[in-house]
Amino acid sequence: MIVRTTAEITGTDRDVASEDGNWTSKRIVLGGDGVGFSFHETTIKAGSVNNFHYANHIEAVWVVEGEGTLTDLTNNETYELGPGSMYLLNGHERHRVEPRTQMRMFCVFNPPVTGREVHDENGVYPLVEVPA
Ligand code: 9YT
Repeated sequence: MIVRTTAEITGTDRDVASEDGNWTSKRIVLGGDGVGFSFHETTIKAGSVNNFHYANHIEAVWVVEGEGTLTDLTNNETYELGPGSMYLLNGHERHRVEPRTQMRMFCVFNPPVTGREVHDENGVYPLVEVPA
């Protein structure tokens, strides 16, 4: 069994910030934990515009705080997000998240993020294999 707390993650290499300063993410469970998914708590700044594309991963996102808009960039459909909203990127959709107030969400990735990924110029995470 693994037990972790926010206090143990904050300020470590499991607590990452985006280059543009728009979001931070605490990687609670990573690929190295060997369970087939990763689990993150992401906080995104009010007023920011964030284009994401997880070409190699399925992601589920559960919003617990804040209000904003999600746009599916494959068809320009928009969705309102708030506490209790979930979106599942089961088709690797390019998407945009625009928080009106600071948003906090819990995210699950399959396959797991290892922690070494950086977004490339398209906002894509490469697929990084977890060493056996
Ligand atoms: C909202 C969202 O897509 N969060 C993804 C996780 C975050 N970008 C991270 O941990 O890298």
